[in-house]
Amino acid sequence: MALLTLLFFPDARLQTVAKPVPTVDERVRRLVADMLETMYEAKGIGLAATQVDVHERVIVIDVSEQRDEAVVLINPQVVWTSSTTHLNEEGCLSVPGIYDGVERFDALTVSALDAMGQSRVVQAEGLLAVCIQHEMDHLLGKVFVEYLSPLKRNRIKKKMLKAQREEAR
Ligand code: K1U
Ligand code: ZN
Repeated sequence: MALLTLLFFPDARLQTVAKPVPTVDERVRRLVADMLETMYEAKGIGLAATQVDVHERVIVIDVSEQRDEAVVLINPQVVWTSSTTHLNEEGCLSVPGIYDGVERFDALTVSALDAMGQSRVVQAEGLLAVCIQHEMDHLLGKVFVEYLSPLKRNRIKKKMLKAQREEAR
């Protein structure tokens, strides 16, 4: 297994639309294992392949307390969303230190392949539902700050670029 390098906002590669995985083979299983290691190391509850500069429809999530209930979603498709939404506080490993509210469906159902290439249906609510929506946005090239006002987004962009410049010094 290996730790993968995260992309940070406003890196333009985060806007890439991911392609479907053609076959769930050893290459994809290695990517999943590396993404899980990277997510756990970064203390995240989710990670989309887009964030590690791989533009294929792969997501890993673990919202459990014990960090032992990994969910792998390959080629996820939303099949149902609740009629109600809720404002949730979100963070993002690609926008470290920034937290803000985003309106999300309270519950949803997704169909996807797991790491063995088996079809599965996931019915999600609570933090898992929020996280799935956040990660599926990444696969569409969308970072959660795009839901915020242009004023907030520009402030975040400046803050990130300043932090990245200082890091590079
Ligand atoms: O995709 C990512 O960048 C991972 C992100 C997932 C996420 C967190 C919160 C709401 C929606 C999606 C993170 O894991 S950010 C770090 C984190 O662990 C966290 C932040 C806020 C609330 C809960 C967890
Ligand atoms: Zn994110």
